Amino acid sequence: MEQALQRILQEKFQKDIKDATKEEIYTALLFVTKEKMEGMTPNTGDRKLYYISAEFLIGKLLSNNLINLGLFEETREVLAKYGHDLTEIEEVEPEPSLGNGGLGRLAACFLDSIATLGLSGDGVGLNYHDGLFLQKFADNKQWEDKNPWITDNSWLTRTDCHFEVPFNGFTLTSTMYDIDVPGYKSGCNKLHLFDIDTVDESMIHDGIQFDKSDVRRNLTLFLYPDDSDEAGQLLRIYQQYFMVSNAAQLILKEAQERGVDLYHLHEHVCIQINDTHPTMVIPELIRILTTQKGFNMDTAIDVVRKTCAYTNHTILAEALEKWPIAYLEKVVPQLMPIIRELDARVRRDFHDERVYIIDKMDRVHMAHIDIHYGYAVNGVAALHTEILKESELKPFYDIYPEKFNNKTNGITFRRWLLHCNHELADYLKELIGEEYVEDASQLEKLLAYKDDEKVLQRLREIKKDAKVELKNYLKMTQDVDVDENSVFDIQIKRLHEYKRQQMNALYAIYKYKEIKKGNLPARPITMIFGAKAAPAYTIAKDIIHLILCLQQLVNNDPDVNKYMRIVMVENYNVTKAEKLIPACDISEQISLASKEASGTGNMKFMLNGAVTLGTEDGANVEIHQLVGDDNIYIFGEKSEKVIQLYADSAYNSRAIYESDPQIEELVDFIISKEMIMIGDPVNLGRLYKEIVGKDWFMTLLDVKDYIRTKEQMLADYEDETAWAKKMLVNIAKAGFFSSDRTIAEYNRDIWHL
Ligand code: GPW
Repeated sequence: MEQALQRILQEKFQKDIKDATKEEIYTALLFVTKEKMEGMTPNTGDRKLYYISAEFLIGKLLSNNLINLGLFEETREVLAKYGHDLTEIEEVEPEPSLGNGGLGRLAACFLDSIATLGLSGDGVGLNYHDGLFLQKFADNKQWEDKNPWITDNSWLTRTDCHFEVPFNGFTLTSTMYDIDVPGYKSGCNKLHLFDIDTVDESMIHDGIQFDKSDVRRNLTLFLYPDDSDEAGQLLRIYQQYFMVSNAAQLILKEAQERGVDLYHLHEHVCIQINDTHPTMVIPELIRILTTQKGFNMDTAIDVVRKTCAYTNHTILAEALEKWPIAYLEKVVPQLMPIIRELDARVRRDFHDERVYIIDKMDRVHMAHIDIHYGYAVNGVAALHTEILKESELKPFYDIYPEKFNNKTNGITFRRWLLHCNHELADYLKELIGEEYVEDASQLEKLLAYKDDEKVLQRLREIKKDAKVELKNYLKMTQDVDVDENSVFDIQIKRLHEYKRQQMNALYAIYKYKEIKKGNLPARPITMIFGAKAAPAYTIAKDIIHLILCLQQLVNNDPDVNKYMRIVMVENYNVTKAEKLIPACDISEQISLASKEASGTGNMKFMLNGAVTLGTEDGANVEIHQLVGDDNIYIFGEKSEKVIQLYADSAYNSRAIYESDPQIEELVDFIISKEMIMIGDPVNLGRLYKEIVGKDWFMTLLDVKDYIRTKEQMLADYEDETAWAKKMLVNIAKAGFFSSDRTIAEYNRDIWHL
């Protein structure tokens, strides 16, 4: 490493290591690492997986690549020898935010585990020039700015692989860019990101505005352009088709290069469709096979069906993609005859309009294509898969019970423990040996130390150190002061009403009022939030406004700020998650039961010794089963009850509000004098009305149980030994949530690589 670094710094900058700037060292490390990865043996096999996803939220890559290459320690030492700090060098790297949240981060964790398990499998997606928008706070509101990440020297390698992608009346030529995906002590795979050379970054103005209709210049400009209008939705279809047409052409080209007889494609290739964004790969493959490879329709459908598998990530009806036929006709008319044929075959075989592909309103249900014309359908946590089978997708489960299976999500421990929490990772090695790094189930060995005072004491120290680091980081980045001796209570995830940040805000109001009344807590609490709201999601932005106003109110009130602080972290992203998660005491996982398909932040927190405060939703259910009642705090109504309330239209938030004075007092505070003085009456008034008059995700149903449970948790925190035991059990039981386990299951049950 020392020699390689010296050589590249001389070549590129004519500098010695000790004189080089952070930027120069970062660039040199990038080159050294890329060279190393080029020299690695690719994972190969007779059967290859293509994981197609509109998002790969990979985060910064330097440290993770170094860890997987086994070069991290050496690099740290070499840099230290010359007076540099690897953590500071890392700060230079721009984060590629090529995803919104859980779904994109899951895809990134999966790539890491696929490579680590030595499986031959590449990711396929789009090379967005701007990642998810940069979030800024001003006037207690969210503002969006562009978030470019591609610099002259980046992890991208331009290839000479190009395809022609036909649209209605014109053709675009693609260029494939590759990012290496090294496995931990294993071979290397690739992430293929497709782009066009004519993208024009200068067309962005006033934050993130741009001409949505100019496809030649904007196709890969943004991840998830605002799709609240027709132009935005059309652009999404352009992006999706561009992604899958490239994927289909790449897959067929590589198969033919390997000598695969395309009539046996399914024996040598499998395609995982990550939610419905890549669904058009099914009709596209059928189109290419029938029009260019001499297949008849029956055979093309048969081969494609045996090749494609689909993962569902939500039961929220509004998140299930249904494209109007008119839009598809406009963008990809060549696919419509095939989609109509697929629909006709469904209508011929099944007389149940709930399973048709094209509905009465002339919309194409993308998930229905996947289920009929793929060989596997999976949910992402046990409860989620049960709900799919028993309610959301029941008519399909009745037809194809053999296709349905569960794959509970996982996270890569390389990033979410080894990298983000070196101190804890090293201590675990000291206690239980190194094997847990490659076999996460070994973490259970930690249980032997459950009553060991010294170990419990050390776990507390490690948590305290992480809290001090976060305190310093928050001071540096946002100039806020927090107390490392307070309880760190953290809710970080996309802003969505079903995730119920608004319920957490109602707790903040409760606590503020209690402190005002003189009911002082035993220990101060620091409530930390981090969340981006989709630019067109009005109520989500109103909730951010509420939290920011509460932050101003609470932190500036001398009666209160000794006992309570609120911090809304600006521009929450993967990099910030890596700093927040190790420092957390209470992990907020408070979605309305049935609505969070899995959650993956919950797993990251648990692994880093936080205790979950959660509903029986998503993977929380499995966390609960693993750690037992004593090591998790569960509250709220269960999914069966919630699903029943929806079915009967029996939830009435106004009735709760009007009959419960405590709830009324908390909700009224949103539009109180104090708040209106700080905030915008339009935003606060709209949110107030929404909660009282609608509250679609039933905040008021659970808020009292939530407050009670959180208070219990804070009281229990005071028994330091008992709390440290809970931390230990959570870490010990987190092994199940390694994405290595998840990927081994995908391979065993679906991919058969
Ligand atoms: F709506 N998820 C996400 F299902 O991050 F498509 N973005 C999305 O667009 C969708 C789901 C979609 C998340 C789920 O909300 C979360 O519960 C899950 O853990 C994650 O996907 C990974 O499976």
